[in-house]
Amino acid sequence: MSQPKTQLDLDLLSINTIRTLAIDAVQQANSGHPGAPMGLAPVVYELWQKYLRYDPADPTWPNRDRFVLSAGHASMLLYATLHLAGVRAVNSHGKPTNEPAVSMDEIKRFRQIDSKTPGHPESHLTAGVETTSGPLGQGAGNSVGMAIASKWLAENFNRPGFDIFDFNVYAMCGDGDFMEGVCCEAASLAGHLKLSNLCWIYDHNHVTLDGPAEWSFSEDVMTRFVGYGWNVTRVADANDLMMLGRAYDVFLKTKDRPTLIVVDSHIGYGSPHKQDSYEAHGEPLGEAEVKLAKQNYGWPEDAKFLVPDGVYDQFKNGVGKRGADAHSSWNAKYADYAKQFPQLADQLNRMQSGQLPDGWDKDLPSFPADAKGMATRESSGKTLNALAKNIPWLVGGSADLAKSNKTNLTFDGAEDFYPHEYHGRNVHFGVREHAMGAIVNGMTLSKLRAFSATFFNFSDYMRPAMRLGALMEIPAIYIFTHDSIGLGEDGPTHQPIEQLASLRAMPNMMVLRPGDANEVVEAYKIAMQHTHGPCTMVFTRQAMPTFDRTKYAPASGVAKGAYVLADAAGGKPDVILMASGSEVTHCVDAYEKLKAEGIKARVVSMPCWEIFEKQDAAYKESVLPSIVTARVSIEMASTFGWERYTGPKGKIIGMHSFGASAPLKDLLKKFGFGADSVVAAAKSVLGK
Ligand SMILES: Cc1ncc(C[n+]2csc(CCOP(=O)(O)OP(=O)(O)O)c2C)c(N)n1
Ligand SMILES: [Mg+2]
Repeated sequence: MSQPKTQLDLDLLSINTIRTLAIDAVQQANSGHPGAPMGLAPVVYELWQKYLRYDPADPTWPNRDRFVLSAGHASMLLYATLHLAGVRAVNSHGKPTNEPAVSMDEIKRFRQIDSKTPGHPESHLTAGVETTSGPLGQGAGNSVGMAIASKWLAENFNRPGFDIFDFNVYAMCGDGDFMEGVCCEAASLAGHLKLSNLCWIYDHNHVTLDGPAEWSFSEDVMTRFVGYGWNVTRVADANDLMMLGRAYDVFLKTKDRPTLIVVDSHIGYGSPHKQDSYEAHGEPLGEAEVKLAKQNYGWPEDAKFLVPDGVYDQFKNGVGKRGADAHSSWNAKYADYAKQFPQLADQLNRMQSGQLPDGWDKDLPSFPADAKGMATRESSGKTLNALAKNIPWLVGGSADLAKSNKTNLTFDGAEDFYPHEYHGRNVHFGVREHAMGAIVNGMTLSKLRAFSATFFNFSDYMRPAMRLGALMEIPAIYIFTHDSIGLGEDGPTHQPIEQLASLRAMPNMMVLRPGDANEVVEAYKIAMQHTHGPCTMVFTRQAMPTFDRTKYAPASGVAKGAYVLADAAGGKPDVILMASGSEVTHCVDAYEKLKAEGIKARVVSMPCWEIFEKQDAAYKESVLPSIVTARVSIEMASTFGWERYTGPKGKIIGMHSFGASAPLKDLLKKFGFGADSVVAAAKSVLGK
């Protein structure tokens, strides 16, 4: 191949290196999408080389610009870029190393077992991957959370002369992203909030997997985004670096709203043979087509995984040098800042390493015994407020149900997060549950302790984002109230049934459904200290008793996931009664009734199955002795999964249908809940 002479030659050589690495990796894996990386290579190259403030030597630099590949199927585009830019790996303590984040070996092992180059980008596996994308629209949603975090951090931590935070967030999206609801919700909120640090790039390539995009997508995206309050600009040819640069400049100059750059590209550009072909762009090209594409790029057609001379240096002298300079002047500034504002620096350091401030759990409420008690949404609100007062970076809000969810932070100085008023702690997500989930994930990835809130039934609207939170192993907090048919009159459209079971089935999701106000406090303590996965917090609308902990076991038992709340004399029960949440009280009442009749029962409160499953065998046996096979569980939810604890001889009281619209007392009767049901089931399993 001919030697590059000019800067333009070097640009094109680098772009074609990204393309051919993607082509070769997809071909070798015999799986993956080469089309989008081929089309988008110049767009990403121009951004990284000339605009992204990113130090490849430290992908954890808190003020780095974020690059999110929402079109995660184009993962090789990201891997090739991370490789060529020389982005470093990060060790288990979160510190950068001298190893590459994506070595050439890893590129050759694209989509293979235990590689750093899985089919879609996964942020917990590969340094430099800002978020896990793949389910279309999620990355775009995350990017809004990151942009919110950047604004919030700037407002709360910058001081005159010390712009510690001003990072921008770029997200690369395709037709698929723009068709997804979550993306539309997120764009709507980003426009409303006037997030000027957010730039989405739309790969307008007229094609999706099934064929021409026009088969299913013909709206005017640009007009839509103008309607959302975005600044919209267009680049007519994805290969035109100068016009791409102008578009990025427009973004940087736009200070009052987010920017959408629509880039017209042709999938597989560079390979004239496939240029107008819609078939199979989501598949390996095949050996013959690979050769033709390479010919067209002026590439040696038999060379594989070729990085021509000068390409690594090109990145080193571009993004590498710019990033290193920006990072080192930031470091110098930060050192000064830490001297002048040691408290703020301490907070930032803790935030970055996932620690909490000293005294984070001081002044947490403690609730006196009370037969009437209170709803756990109520005790949740009080606990959340106490925690947020102690943890300055606990930030979040609700999807238009804050008053019902009791998640408003009401202490002095909590304030609201509004357009151009970005210091407040209360984010108003509006009625956008799905985007809320993705946004809270993006905020969490930016090191805030972020929470969302809505009714438990609408966890279904958030579930794809929650699932990614679990996959990414990030400590997002998803708060839900109105957790069962116990919510009453709103009826079956609002009454969750299978949500508990389905979220318990999700790997790495911790589901906490505390049984009284003091269990709520304990549950939050667990959530705040949980660093490698999200927590789903499940609370009631209806009041329930606060147990007398001098009579029953302390609520600290929540830390083990399940614990003996009330026991038979001598710790030798004949029957075990189990429940979580508002049904624990049904068990306690049944226990007292059985006791009065001389029947020896034990009550096990089970607020968190996942934590209980992690206890050693001895503890589990001490709570649920295998010799006691007479067992009853009760939950106003799907019975699915309880067999594990009740065993073949036990009885499970639960919901087998949707609920109904009625006052709670009538629902309890209709669906067979309450202490009497537990008593009857206990007698039945005891053969009485
Ligand atoms: C939520 C979701 N649905 C479906 C898919 C499968 N999928 C991957 S790429 C793609 C087509 C996307 O089209 P576009 O975004 O235009 O990308 P292009 O084919 O142009 O690269 C689909 C349907 C997915 N990844 N996520
Ligand atoms: Mg497309």
